Amino acid sequence: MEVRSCAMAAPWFQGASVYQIYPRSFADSDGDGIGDLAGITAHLDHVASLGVDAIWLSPFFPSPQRDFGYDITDYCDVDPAYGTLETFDALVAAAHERGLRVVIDAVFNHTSEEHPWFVASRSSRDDPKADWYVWGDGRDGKPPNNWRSVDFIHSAWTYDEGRGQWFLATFDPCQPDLNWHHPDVRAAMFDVVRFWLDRGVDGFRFDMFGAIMKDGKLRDEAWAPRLSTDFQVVRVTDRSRTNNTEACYQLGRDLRALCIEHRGADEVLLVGECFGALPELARYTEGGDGLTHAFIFDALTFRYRAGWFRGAIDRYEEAFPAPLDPAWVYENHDRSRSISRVGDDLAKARVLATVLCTVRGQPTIYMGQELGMPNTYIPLRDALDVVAQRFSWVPERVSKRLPERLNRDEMRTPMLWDPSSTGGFCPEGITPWLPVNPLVATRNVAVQEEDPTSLLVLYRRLLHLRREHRALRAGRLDLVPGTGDDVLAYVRSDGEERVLVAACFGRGAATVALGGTGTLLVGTDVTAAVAGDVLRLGPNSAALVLLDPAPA
Ligand code: TEU
Repeated sequence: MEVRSCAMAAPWFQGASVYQIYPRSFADSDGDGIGDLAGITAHLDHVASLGVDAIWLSPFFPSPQRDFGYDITDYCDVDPAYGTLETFDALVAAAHERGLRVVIDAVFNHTSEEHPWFVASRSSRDDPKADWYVWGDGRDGKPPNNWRSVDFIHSAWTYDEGRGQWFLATFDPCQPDLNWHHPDVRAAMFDVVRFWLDRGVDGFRFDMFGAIMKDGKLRDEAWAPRLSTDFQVVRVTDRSRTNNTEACYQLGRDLRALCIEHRGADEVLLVGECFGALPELARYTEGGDGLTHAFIFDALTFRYRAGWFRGAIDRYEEAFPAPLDPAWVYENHDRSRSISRVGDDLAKARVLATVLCTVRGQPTIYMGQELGMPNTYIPLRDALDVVAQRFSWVPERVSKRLPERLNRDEMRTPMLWDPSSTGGFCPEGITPWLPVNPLVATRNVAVQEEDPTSLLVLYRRLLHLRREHRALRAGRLDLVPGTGDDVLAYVRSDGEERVLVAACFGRGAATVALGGTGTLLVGTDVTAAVAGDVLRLGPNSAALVLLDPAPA
């Protein structure tokens, strides 16, 4: 069954909420300690019950798994560890039956070094695929230019003995960059998009999209200071010749046109993983003919303060005015769990959830976020993550205290379904591929489902309210001024319908004037209450109030 929206309505992806699933860690249906597609299908009721609109699946394609699927060897198949194309089709059908759209990861910047295309490309300068990747001649035995890899402070170039040339890998050397200036590469990748559209997918999340179209002349970048992830100022290169280039914006438009042509309607969500200042990101979606969304990662490093969120909302609204749709992200498979940023405080996680599910734009929720799953500490020496392995020299006493986790395994541990020793991720007695979070007794679906005061129940309530009230899903957002340092408040409105969202980030109680009367829709704890024309909030609490229309 296909889920389609009616032609005149706003596209389904406008204001839609997305749930990110990391397939390796969601649910293991065959008892090998590794999650798989059938496991996802078996747990779709949980996802549907949350009230999200779509799932985004991290990569499940054939891969040597050096970067757990972000290193692909075949774009049009499923890795046997995860299933088959038929299992995928069953997943899509089951998702659509539940009204969930399916977005898949499109890792188009690079392939695995084991992809047959790269094997051919590196075999000889005369091979028909010789120019499918970015190759360059060295300068006096040094790399062709000063381009740096994204995560690492080293050159993005690797010398290949066979060809006597250097190849570009913007992420890890096991992930060589495709040469998108080559018409055959573009044609092959556009075919990949068609292949998955024909299998019923409703969208793509483009990995490292901003880096795909590099300067074809391979000119040096300018040097510039930058803040590293651990907030040290380091001298790295500017990225204007490798990141968010004009050609990259154009590629976004070409992909949109391709999807519209192939689906016959504006049905396909296209979200880019792009890094840069907000106006640079907004350009991907401006004009309504490019990517539908560009992730905004500012909230990956949020500060738990009303002022931080006021500032972020202001900046997002300015850079992404409606109908542009800012894509909010608190956490993902690469970065720290959000609850770990607030000292594992559930009350604070509830405030954060309230804001995420009620902002204007597209909220993305990473599996386990709805349970308050924290990072699972895993020492660097045990890391399976390709990035972490490069940081193995960092002493444990240092790495343990860094707010930015160096070991991405810590955010990728198994989803917690029940309080058993494996969290219900795989049968007991089987060792999951990564350790189970120690808080499994309480931070799991089965226990929280039974507890009306749990974070899970709150997420469900909020996401359902977002669907039921057009004001929350599609309405405008106006910040309420003058609420004091500790309180964030805004009104979402659509015609007559107005919903006030207010959150108290401080240690003391607060009140927010309603400017009339209203009904409490949800509060994150018992302190939230409407009394006459004010909303009362306790410390670290938040609420939604449906405001009564002003008397005529
Ligand atoms: O990540 C891209 C990215 O730029 C990373 O720098 C990310 O911020 C980093 O991993 C944090 O440490 C994407 C995927 O999300 C990631 O999982 C892949 O490993 C990477 O691309 C390569 O495909």
